[in-house]
Amino acid sequence: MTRHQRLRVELPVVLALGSNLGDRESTLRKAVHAISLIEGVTVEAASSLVQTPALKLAGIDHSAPSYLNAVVLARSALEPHALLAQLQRIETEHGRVREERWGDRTLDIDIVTFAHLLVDDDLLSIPHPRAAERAFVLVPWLQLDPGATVPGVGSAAELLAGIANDATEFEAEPLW
Ligand code: A4P
Ligand code: MG
Repeated sequence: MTRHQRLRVELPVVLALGSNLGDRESTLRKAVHAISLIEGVTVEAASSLVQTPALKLAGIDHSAPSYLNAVVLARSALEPHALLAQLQRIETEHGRVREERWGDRTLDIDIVTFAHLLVDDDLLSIPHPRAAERAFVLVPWLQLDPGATVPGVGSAAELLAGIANDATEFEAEPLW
């Protein structure tokens, strides 16, 4: 790791995980463990699992396998792009293939927020541009942090009140 990839402090990050192929719960559990093993990343909490119908580019697709989603709160001494590279490595190690945008996947890990940083380049947009309109992100995030806000957008609770909430709780042992 080169020196500039490492921050001098650990900053709070919010990660959104999703899976709709394979043993979804087992994959998410292994993913949280793998995140905890990234050098420079500390996992602090994981939400319970929520189940939601697959959102495709054309809209909700009830014929596609449903998703399990969860949110993880962590601290990162890696700068945002270095963290993204580690998360993409974990996605690949869990059989993620990229064929279709918003296509079915074994594992997706998105950076929802990174402290109050605003990032927008070819590789990374933070806060995640679609998090504010997705119950599968807002519901598990609010579980962990009722005062959550999307920097530059607004309160997660108010955002959730303005959208359809199609997330249902999925009974499982805590992920973390
Ligand atoms: N990228 C940019 N910003 C970020 C960020 N904040 N975090 C780039 C992570 N990646 C970010 O992502 C494409 C590229 O986005 C990455 O190479 C990275 O450089 P991807 O994971 O390869 O592909 P994708 O996930 O299909 O694309 P996208 O547009 O990021 O998808 P979304 O918006 O994340 O949606 N339905 C349910 N029920 N639950 C889900 O979790 N997820 C998606 C994916 C669609 N439908 C879903 C769910
Ligand atoms: Mg993604």
